[in-house]
Amino acid sequence: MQSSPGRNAFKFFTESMNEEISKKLRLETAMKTAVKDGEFFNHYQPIINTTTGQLAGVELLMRWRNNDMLIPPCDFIPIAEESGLIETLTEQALIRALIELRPLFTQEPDFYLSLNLSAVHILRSDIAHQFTEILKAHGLTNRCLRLEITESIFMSDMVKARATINEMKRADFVLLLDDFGTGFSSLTYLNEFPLDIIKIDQGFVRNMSAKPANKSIIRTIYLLAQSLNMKCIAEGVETESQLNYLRDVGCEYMQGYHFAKPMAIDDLLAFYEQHERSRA
Ligand code: G
Ligand code: G
Ligand code: MN
Repeated sequence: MQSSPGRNAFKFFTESMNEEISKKLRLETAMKTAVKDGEFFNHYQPIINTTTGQLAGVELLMRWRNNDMLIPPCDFIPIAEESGLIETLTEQALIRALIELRPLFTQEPDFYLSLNLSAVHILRSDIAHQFTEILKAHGLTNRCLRLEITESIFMSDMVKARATINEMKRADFVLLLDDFGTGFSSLTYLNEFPLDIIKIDQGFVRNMSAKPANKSIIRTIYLLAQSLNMKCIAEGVETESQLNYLRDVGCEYMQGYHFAKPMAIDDLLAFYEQHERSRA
């Protein structure tokens, strides 16, 4: 027998909603002070060229420590987007990264930083111009920075999206499509926008052995990228057998716990030293 949604169900719903809203308000208030107090910091995850073994670049992953608690980006990024703090957070993280990564930019001429961008940020600001100025101020060219965008940008103002993406491309930034295969995955967008690299979502890589279809999906994404003159980076590589499969497919560039977790700058520099020594 089907139970009717009684008073208890209704109460439960409003309480969880209230909790959700007050959590959001709490985070939003805390975030405003956190920006001033420097509670945000950067983690970096290595991206490896598996043909040469070289550290090709790193992806910036933002972190927030509030009263000894690490608040995950999936909690604070949406709030930063809504409250208009995402622009400041991202710019600060970028500047911090360019300073912290200086030794790597100096020693490795092709080394790059890969930065996640929120769709709202891209649509609200003149990123191409602002980032060009920031890089210039640090003595770096736009080739040192790669920009990761997600398909959500195509769900919004298409005219503005097109203009901004074209602007970023004209400024010589390498553009990546992040989390490919999880969302809309429209092939039209791949063809219509000047994207350079597809990031194969870690979900496909992680479940490769449990779900054999994922192997076919990975191969298909790689071939699609190739036929559109794009490159691929596989994310979430955790095991040797995943690495071997991806290599066999032809995907050279990888990222994942098998190589390194996201880490603070000191650990990254130590990783680089050790990594280079073991390659020599
Ligand atoms: O490592 P991890 O839990 O940090 O990342 C979770 C998610 O948060 C990822 O999908 C990542 O894209 C997003 N994220 C991490 N750092 C940033 C950032 O600086 N900007 C944006 N827009 N998203 C980020
Ligand atoms: O959406 P985006 O690709 O930016 O998200 C990166 C997220 O994936 C971060 O939360 C990062 O910590 C996590 N991550 C990176 N490599 C691995 C991995 O090999 N395994 C798992 N489970 N998570 C990973
Ligand atoms: Mn990313």
